[in-house]
Amino acid sequence: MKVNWRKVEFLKSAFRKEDFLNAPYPVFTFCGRSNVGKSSLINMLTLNRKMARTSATPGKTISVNYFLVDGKILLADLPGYGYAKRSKKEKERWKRLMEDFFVEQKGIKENFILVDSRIGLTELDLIMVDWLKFLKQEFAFILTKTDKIKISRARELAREIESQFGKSVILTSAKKREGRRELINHIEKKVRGEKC
Ligand SMILES: Nc1nc2c(ncn2[C@@H]2O[C@H](COP(=O)(O)OP(=O)(O)OP(=O)(O)O)[C@@H](O)[C@H]2O)c(=O)[nH]1
Ligand SMILES: [Mg+2]
Repeated sequence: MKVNWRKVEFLKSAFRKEDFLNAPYPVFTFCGRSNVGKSSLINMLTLNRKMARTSATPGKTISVNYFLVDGKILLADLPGYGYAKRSKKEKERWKRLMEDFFVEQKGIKENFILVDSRIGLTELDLIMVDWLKFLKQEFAFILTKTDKIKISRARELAREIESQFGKSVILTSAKKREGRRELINHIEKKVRGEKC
């Protein structure tokens, strides 16, 4: 399967379970703390600066945003967690939407948990991992913003996570466009049903 990663379209935002996309595409999700770089990574993958909206202030919009790559692969930009200024009501809404999403969404191949390389794994990331395991969902880790720290430190952090979970970690920098090929290869392998 040849995928043109530059060919991407925004399909929709889902604010409630009735809006989830029920289409026959393999789905890859981007999860992680607010501000970790989920939207930036989607833009980096598709070489599109403005497709997924990014912002310096953590997102208040709680929705699942779907992007279709080359009519073949669906990327779901999930609302971030851990934003301290979010109200209790908003946190509840996030939880409900995510619970509904992982139960209802068809075709999820893998969930990427993005980890800020300056911060490392947080308590909330571990809760997310446990939850995905409980739901029998596949997951993989991606380190983001590696341009912000020494590459040796990023590699060390990746090794720590790799030994903790027995999975390889993908290092990325949306700013420097690093890790793009590796992530694309990983996704395409998964779509083909190969182990990675
Ligand atoms: N230096 C650097 N900054 C980055 C990188 N990726 C994202 N950022 C910056 O980090 C901030 C947050 O990026 P987003 O992509 O909006 O983060 P997000 O995870 O989608 O955030 P929410 O949608 O609020 O959950 C923005 O100011 C980005 O420009 C990166 O690789 N390097
Ligand atoms: Mg975002």
